[in-house]
Amino acid sequence: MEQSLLEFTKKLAEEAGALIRERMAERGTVEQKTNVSDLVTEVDKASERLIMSRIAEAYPDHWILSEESNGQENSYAAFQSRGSGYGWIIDPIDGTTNFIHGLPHFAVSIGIVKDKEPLIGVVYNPLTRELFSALKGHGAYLNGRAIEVSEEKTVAEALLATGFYAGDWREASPVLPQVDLMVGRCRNLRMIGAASLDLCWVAAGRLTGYWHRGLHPWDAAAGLVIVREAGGTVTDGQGEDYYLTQFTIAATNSWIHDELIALTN
Ligand code: 2AM
Ligand code: CA
Ligand code: CA
Ligand code: CA
Repeated sequence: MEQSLLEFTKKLAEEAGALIRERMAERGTVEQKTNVSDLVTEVDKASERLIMSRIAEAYPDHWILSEESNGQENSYAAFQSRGSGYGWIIDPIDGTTNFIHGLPHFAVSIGIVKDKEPLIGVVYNPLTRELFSALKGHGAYLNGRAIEVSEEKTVAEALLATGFYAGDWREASPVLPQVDLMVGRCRNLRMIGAASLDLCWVAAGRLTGYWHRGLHPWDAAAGLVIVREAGGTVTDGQGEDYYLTQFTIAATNSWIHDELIALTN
């Protein structure tokens, strides 16, 4: 059952990715949600419609939580209110700002939980055609080849990534002092702009670690499984096991985890 769910999800992410790729040129109307950095396009909505209708067809008894349908509610409460069994947590385009600006770094992110526990993660970048996937207990893969986190043992050797969230546009961002502290302390720092892919890049050993405030369940549900299956550690900002209702996420190759948590607090 679970292996076939994984295969279904991989095909679904590729299908939605093909739709996004085809409609990339038009990009279309950009709608502002809460502020100038919080955006949605017609293509986000079309990708979501495609994914949700395929799931409803194939698995009518599974629940779905998806950004453009459920984003008006409190996403943490929405997740908590869902029942047992299989549930799908979807970001139809993660990295919408990159998509809008034509920066080829965005993805379809589809996570599946069973009894609210993360089980499957699939993240697909339609432009690079990289498909990251994992099923709990069965390892993490990039286009069918096993991936593992990197070997750096200290923050000094680490390539890290982080990002701003919408609230950072309204008040002094706590990310700035963190970034300031990292300068000269880590190898270097990136803000790449798609949480799901940032997590997958930790899983693939391209980044040593990543932290971000203000993520929603659909940003992390898929990447979380992929990082853990690749040997990484995913916690909240205090180093407690990450679940899907925490505000801050920290994901690393495990080696630098405690050091990163200490530095970002
Ligand atoms: P999105 O593109 O699906 O909105 C950018 O650093 C990352 O944070 C993206 O993965 C983005 O997802 C996510 N993010 C989550 N909430 C956000 C918000 N309110 N505003 C901007 N980016 C947000
Ligand atoms: Ca969004
Ligand atoms: Ca997102
Ligand atoms: Ca999105």
